[in-house]
Amino acid sequence: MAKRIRLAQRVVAESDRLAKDLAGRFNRAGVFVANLMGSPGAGKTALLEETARRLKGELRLAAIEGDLATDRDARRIQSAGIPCRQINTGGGCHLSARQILDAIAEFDLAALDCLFIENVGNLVCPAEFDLGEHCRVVVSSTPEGDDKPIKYPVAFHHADCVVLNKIDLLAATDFSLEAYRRFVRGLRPRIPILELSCRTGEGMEAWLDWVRTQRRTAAVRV
Ligand SMILES: Nc1nc2c(ncn2[C@@H]2O[C@H](COP(=O)(O)OP(=O)(O)O)[C@@H](O)[C@H]2O)c(=O)[nH]1
Ligand SMILES: [Mg+2]
Repeated sequence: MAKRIRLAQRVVAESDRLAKDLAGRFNRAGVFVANLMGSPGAGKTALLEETARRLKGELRLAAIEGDLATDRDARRIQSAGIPCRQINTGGGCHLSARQILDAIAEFDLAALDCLFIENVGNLVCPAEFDLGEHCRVVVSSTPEGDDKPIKYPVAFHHADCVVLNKIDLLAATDFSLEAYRRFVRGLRPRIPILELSCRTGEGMEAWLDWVRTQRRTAAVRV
């Protein structure tokens, strides 16, 4: 048992060391890095596709996609006009700092303004692993129900921004915006909650402004 605990401690220490290394590289390159997490189907890839289409003429963007299998999401992002690298985790339920280090070898970080990391669809494990990012974004969506913040508090607690996607479907669900906001605010009183629809484009400007502001802050760190 003591041996297993020591091994687990070593793995955590190594992961933290790699995350610090990543954070240093991102800051030296002046690239803003956001780690997106949320349930499968919340619309993480849809948000990145829309972001790519709307911001690619203004900012130099790239993405890393994490999925158990296939390169479908990376191809969607590439079709939206920005470079994207797919990571397949096999059975892994989250992205690791080691995987991000390997993936960024293909990017010239200093030539980027923003790098988006779409974590594996999962509201539990990704929250436990630092990838050296500047910000964490939790993406949720109306069909998932309004109680996700209180059922999965760790992900929301560590977030810097919450996106509520698929507001075009509000009328078709029993989702209560008032309850959702109250649950999020109960954990993080001042966090931005950006309610939008990747389908209709409603609310997208506020998200793009949030990205622009974070990017400016990251650029100052160089
Ligand atoms: N109605 C509606 N559907 C959406 C919206 N955003 C994404 N979707 C759909 O939701 C499904 C899952 O989206 P995807 O981006 O693959 O989710 P991910 O697993 O979080 O990356 C797809 O069929 C999208 O077309 C939205 O704002 N409104
Ligand atoms: Mg996806």
